[in-house]
Amino acid sequence: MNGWRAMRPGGAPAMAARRAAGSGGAGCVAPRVAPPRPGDALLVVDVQRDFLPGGSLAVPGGNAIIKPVKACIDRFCARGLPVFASRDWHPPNHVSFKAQGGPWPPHCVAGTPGAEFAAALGLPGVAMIVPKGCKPGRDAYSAFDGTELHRQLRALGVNRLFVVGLATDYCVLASVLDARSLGYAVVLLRDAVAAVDVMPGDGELALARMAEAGAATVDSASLQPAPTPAVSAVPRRAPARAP
Ligand code: VGL
Ligand code: ZN
Repeated sequence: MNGWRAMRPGGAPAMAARRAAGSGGAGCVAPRVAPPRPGDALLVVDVQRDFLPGGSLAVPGGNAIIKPVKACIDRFCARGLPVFASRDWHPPNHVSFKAQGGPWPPHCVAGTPGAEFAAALGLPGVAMIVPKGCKPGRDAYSAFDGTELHRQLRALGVNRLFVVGLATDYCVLASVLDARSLGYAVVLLRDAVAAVDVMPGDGELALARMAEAGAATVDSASLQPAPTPAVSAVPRRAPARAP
């Protein structure tokens, strides 16, 4: 849906995008976002075995996102909020594979072990699965591209999307940009995404592009409920007595 290929500009636009990202840099105040509430949904992008270490298109550092992604899933489920999980679901002769002239080794072939969700995620049965890239001649990086996701979100009254998963510089980026174009507020969980980084810096640039498009970027820890404040140890002052 989105012209993601035009999203790796060099020179000035890239610098501007980096400046726009802003978050996480020294001296920056982390943006505050309201914790998950009705009207929100979680989108878990492509956390599949082929994209994790040992898989055919492994994302370096992919394993590090499992714990925070799981925590996000648990948080949304605990609040009864919808969880969507997209998955690359390619036919064996998919256009994105090298044998067909595409850029990638074969990955996430429908029905194969590599296409399975990472078992460590413990994806709950209530999660709604969004298959994409299912047609031989057409790739789909975005979870909105050729899927029912937008319709499903609308039907549930969702207007804000929390996004986690793989890979920052491809399917996460394309999904977030589409979500923004479609009018969703987007919160990207910084520690719950990881990049392929075909070119060093692709992941950082993707974060900048998403921030520029209006996605808020926060740590997944900020989703957890605030700890209950400790009961004050200071005794209340006794009312003044007449001498
Ligand atoms: C992806 C490359 C090829 C992704 C999918 O999920 O980011 N990357 N297919
Ligand atoms: Zn793919």
